Amino acid sequence: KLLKQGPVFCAKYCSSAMSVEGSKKEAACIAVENNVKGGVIGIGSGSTIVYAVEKLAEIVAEQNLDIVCIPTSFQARQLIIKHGLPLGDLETHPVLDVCIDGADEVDTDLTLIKGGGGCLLQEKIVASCAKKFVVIADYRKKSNNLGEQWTKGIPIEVIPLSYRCVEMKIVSQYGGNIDLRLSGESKAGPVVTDNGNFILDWKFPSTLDWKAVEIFLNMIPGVVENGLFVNMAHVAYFGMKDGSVMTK
Ligand code: ABF
Repeated sequence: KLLKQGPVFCAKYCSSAMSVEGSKKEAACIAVENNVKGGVIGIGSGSTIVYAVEKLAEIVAEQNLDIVCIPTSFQARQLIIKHGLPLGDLETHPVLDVCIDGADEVDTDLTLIKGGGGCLLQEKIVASCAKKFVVIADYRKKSNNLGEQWTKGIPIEVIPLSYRCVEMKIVSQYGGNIDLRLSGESKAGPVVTDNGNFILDWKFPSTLDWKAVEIFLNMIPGVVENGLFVNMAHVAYFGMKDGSVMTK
């Protein structure tokens, strides 16, 4: 659904499309305006959420809103603190009114791949506690079938000692191939998550029954969580190339 038209001058006169950063910002700001009315707010991770937190800080100050923010990562916690927003946790706030987060890919059923930034475990826990889970993304994330846009695979967080066995079990069940995510330019060692675990990136071979895959992955000893979010998102806001915002 088209939620906000792009600027008329842009559609008519601009030769260049809106930047990716601009489209992230449009989606993030409208999502915050439409979904935050106060209460307990989950704050996702990544680059799009930065625009959402800026907008949130703005409306909290303008409207004197009473909110508490629950972070999904170290990055999110730093963002909340930087903007002077009230910081909470799941122990004191186990039920959230809304959680806002980015995604790596969103299909037509609102099934998501998340975890490109390595924060999928806390992101999934926090989103699962929210009455409403709102996804914000730029146009590159919108796809018909998972894997069309995000080609790095499904991130899977694993206990370090288990990573080889987990890889073998997934590939023997579904095929595809798996990389242990390595850190930095030098790729000298594995990426270690906020929870002290490793990340596997599984390039799956084809479109699958994602709910079944999600359950299969989480049944493997050593798997802590996976980046498939099935039947969790309630709405997605996409910033489009022409400056418009679409919802799904
Ligand atoms: C988090 O940030 C992740 O689950 C996802 O990997 C990523 C999306 O990042 P960005 O907003 O930078 O595209 O939400």
